[in-house]
Amino acid sequence: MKVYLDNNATTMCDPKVVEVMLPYFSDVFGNPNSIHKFGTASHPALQKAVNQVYAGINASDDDDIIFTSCATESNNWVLKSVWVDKILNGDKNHIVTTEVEHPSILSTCKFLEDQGVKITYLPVNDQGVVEAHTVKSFITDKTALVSVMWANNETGMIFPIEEIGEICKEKGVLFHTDGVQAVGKIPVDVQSVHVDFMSFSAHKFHGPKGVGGLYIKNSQALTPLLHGGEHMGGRRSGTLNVAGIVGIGAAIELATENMEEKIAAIKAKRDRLEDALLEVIPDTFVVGNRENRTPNTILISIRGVEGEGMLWDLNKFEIGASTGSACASEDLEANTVMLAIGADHELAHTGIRLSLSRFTTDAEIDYVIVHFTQAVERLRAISSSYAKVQPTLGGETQECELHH
Ligand code: 7TS
Repeated sequence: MKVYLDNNATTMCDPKVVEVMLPYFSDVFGNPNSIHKFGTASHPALQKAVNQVYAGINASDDDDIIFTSCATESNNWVLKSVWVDKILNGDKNHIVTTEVEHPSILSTCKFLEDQGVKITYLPVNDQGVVEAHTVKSFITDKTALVSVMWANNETGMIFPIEEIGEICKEKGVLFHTDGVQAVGKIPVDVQSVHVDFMSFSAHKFHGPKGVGGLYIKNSQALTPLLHGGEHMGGRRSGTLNVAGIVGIGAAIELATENMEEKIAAIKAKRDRLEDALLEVIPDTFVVGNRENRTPNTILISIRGVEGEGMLWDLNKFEIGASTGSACASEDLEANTVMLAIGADHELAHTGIRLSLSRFTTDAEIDYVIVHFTQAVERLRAISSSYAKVQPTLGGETQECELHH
């Protein structure tokens, strides 16, 4: 059996999504900006997709949703353009973000720091969450932007976006949220929370790779990242990715219809897996409480078991998991989110992220429980840092920890 539990890195494109995209590669291939029939033939499908995405996040007609190539682009766009608009051409000099953002935010912030922008990286609490009062205490009259993710990709922890939005509104500071791990997974309603900008990405909710978006409240001004032709009203140039946009529309509609049922079904499987692993494997913990976590995610730490070794073993059983984000998992560094929540260095090397999807089956969960447990037993038996099972006088066994 092959089991894919790395859905926070990317998801399978739903075959129903692929089906609606297919005609837009070859049958209807014209450039939508062309005035001939080849071009205009795609307009009804594009309009439908736009409507589907507006409905998916409950955007209002006054808002803009601009399609981009991915959330990395959307994140770069907001940060760099706020720098241009409010710092280079304004009187601000400060951006507030968190220590646990995705690298597309953190690396862009490092770049802006090199350009002289002051960046505050807020810490998270022991649940891996940034608290709203912390955000409030770091906003000054020089703050141009607050950028805080809606849900964390490694832990699944959901941040207090509603409260942070209110604080930013009250203080008159722009608020951006990286909604990549929230959109399509939990209800996201941009009219019930105050966000100026929100990034999202189709391939995280069973849409195609290579298409994402930026939600812009009240269609407010934001210098373009990509200058060029008059695509997207000049807000984001480049020939439209017609099939991709059709795909993101279909994908968000599928992800958000009967969402409560979908959430309940995924959560039941996630909780069963989490309960089983915690019950069978001693010295193990999961980051963050379940109520405040996206329903598909588990970041589990197993003392004595290096994350990379575990991935290798799981891979032999054809189980795909992750030690944290795939974007950072080529280097063998400790999990930065676990370090940020205060885990010691040994534990921060042991985090395994299991992320389910609506396609995960109960049989797959059963398979993972068995093979995950076996892999832990094997790796602990050869671990230099974890207790070997010591025979006692009575012939029973007990576990003890070796300290170096
Ligand atoms: N923001 C968050 C919170 C993410 O999780 C990711 C991808 C991105 C932005 C980038 O999205 P993209 O559309 O540019 O691909 N996250 C991960 C991950 O957790 N493992 O691999 C990719």
